[in-house]
Amino acid sequence: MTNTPIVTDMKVIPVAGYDSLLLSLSGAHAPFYTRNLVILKDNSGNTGVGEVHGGVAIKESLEAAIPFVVGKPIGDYRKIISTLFDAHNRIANSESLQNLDLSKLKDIVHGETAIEAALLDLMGKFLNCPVCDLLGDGRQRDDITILGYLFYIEDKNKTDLPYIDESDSKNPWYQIRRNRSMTPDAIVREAQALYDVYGFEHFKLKGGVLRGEEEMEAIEAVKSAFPNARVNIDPNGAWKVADAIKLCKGSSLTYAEDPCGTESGFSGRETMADFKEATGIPTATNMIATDWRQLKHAIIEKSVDIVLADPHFWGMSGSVRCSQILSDWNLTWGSHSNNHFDITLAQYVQCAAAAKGDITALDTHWIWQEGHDELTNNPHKIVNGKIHVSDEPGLGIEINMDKVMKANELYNKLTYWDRNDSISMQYFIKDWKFDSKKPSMVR
Ligand code: GKR
Ligand code: MG
Repeated sequence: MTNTPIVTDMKVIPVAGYDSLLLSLSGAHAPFYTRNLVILKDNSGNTGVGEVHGGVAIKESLEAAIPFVVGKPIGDYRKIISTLFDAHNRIANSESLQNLDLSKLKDIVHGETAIEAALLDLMGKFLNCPVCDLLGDGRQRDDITILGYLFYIEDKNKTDLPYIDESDSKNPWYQIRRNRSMTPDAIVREAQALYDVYGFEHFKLKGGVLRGEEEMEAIEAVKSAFPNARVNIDPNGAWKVADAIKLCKGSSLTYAEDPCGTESGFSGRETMADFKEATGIPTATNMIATDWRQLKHAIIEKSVDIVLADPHFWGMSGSVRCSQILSDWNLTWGSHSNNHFDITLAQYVQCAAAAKGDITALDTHWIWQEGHDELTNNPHKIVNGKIHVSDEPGLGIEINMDKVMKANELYNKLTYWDRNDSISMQYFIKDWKFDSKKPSMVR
């Protein structure tokens, strides 16, 4: 497609944003999270943007891709992306996220997705259509339902780390989102503030932190406060299958996300199948089906109902292709998330708009950053628990370079760039080390 605009420039800009002391099986979130941005320019004067996970390996892989992108017509976006994905798949040493080892995240994440997003953004601007029109079978819906992602939060004042404080905010959500929240009542307070501010009707609790019984108490408390909500818990595979069955059977869970994982020589695909059989509770995953080969085995084992096909793992077209297959097989598409800026949010929205079938409410960490960390002039807004898909061309966002450069300055001040949740955790438990089978606060 040589009669389309030519990419004249590609910049890879690492950025950092601010986070709360959120807990998960991996430990405790640091005060800052990092991401990599790709900014493309073409010779028609348009700018295209994309965002993916942070870290040096991904940044370097994006920089290495520059010669494969600059000088190419944007109409070749499929060819460019499939060349980069093929190269990634040849070298990737992916053993999936089965044991939630964060050092493996860089192998699961396809950094090229940031280039794909930026090229799609340019192509959408060239054709004057939103990106969802260019994915799969085109736009499937105008509104995307989002879930309220609840986390346990430890007390930042017990550390000397530079976590921010928003206790003085007038916004009921901002006011609490940086402060300790460790009990069922506190988790319900989070859900209530999220409902009041964003109108969420569905909730997910990040588990793998306290004893399973305490976490399930919080789930029941959320369900009593919001009887119509779909509620989900995600202990990231920390529970043994027998315990997961005991904890979840007869509970109010609508579905369970990675309730169990590898154990006694069995893979998570096998234990999740056992869990489903014993409880009748549908399962979701972002750990045991993170690529096509894993998906094949997860389907054969009948271990998952909902595949959280994060576009950063599968690519944007790959994620939508996954939704098409799932929908044909009466299974459900959704997306997983990690901390991110509003560019990734736009990528999720476009994929979810194009995803086939009856999709599940979308995960996003954005509520932990919203109102503080924007990099665009027009971030998507969550209203009545949904994000509306506009007719704006491309990703429907306008990058704010002043904000990007500020976030890049913050990144450059950090002493490390790869996610490491042990450092903050060690303020609470001396010499704390990750153990994929022990909730992080249980030692
Ligand atoms: O942000 O701590 C976190 C989450 O636990 C994240 O790392 C997970 O990848 O949200 C994710 C999930 O659904 O497993
Ligand atoms: Mg998960």
